[in-house]
Amino acid sequence: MELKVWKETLEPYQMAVNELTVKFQHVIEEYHLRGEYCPIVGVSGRVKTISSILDKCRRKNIPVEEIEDQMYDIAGIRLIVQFVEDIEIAVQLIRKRTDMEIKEERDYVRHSKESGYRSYHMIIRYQVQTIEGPRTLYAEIQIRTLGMNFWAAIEHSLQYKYKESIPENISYKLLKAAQAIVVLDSEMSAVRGEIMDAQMSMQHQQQIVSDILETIHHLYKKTNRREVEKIEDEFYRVYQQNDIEKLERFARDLDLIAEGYEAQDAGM
Ligand code: 0O2
Repeated sequence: MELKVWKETLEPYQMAVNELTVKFQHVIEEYHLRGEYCPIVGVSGRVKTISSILDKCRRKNIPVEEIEDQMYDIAGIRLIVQFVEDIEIAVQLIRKRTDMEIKEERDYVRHSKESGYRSYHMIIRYQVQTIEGPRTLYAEIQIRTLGMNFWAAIEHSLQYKYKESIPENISYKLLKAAQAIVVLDSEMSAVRGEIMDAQMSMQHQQQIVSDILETIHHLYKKTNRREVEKIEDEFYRVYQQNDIEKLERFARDLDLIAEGYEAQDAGM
């Protein structure tokens, strides 16, 4: 296949990767806007390189002209989650969507590969709009924890180095490392509730501080500088006390002050 044909073939996959990446990033943003715990912490995507496509064709006996029907991961999206339980939440989210049709799911979390590889794969059919009209193509979504991702990245680079025949002593160590990650994931799951609470209260505090600073910024435009500087000093004093309830109370009082100025403005 000529380079130009390769580029034309892969272009819709690049579009799919771009669109899907933006869509999943918006999922994260939606959770943050609602102030809710977000199961997904990272989204990335890539189109398989020509060399990797050719490698896979050779390994799996796929004729190059059949890659679009037989190779499901030309467009690949990876969702990183914090805890094993979050994988199921992300899977449910995808199952509910109407813009992706699930063709197949592979659960390498419950049934890890012989290498020790763990990840949840969803093969979807996804439609992009090209200048020639709609095109529906395959894409693969890999969902895994930070630990699983760490292991897969290391093992992947070794596979590349040893061309799929990783020496036995290294495979053994990788398998041991994969088992250690199973233990690590399950230890983290045991404190999932604690960690989620901590993260949510950190997010809540960040939101209050940002709201307070925004209100103070508006007040600078509405009233005299000395007055607002006093409010600002009071905010820093309350903030230093590291007490979320006091910070919430300060934010409420500040809102009342700001509303007072708004009412004054409206009456003028
Ligand atoms: P790359 O370079 O990441 O694109 P199968 O049906 O099991 O024979 P298939 O069709 O490759 O094989 O599907 P599978 O198993 O779902 O694998 C798809 C992708 O998952 C792989 O793409 C890898 O990205 C990842 N993967 C699968 N097994 C392993 C593994 O043992 N180690 C690591 N690190 N990643 C794995 P590619 O094309 O193999 O590689």
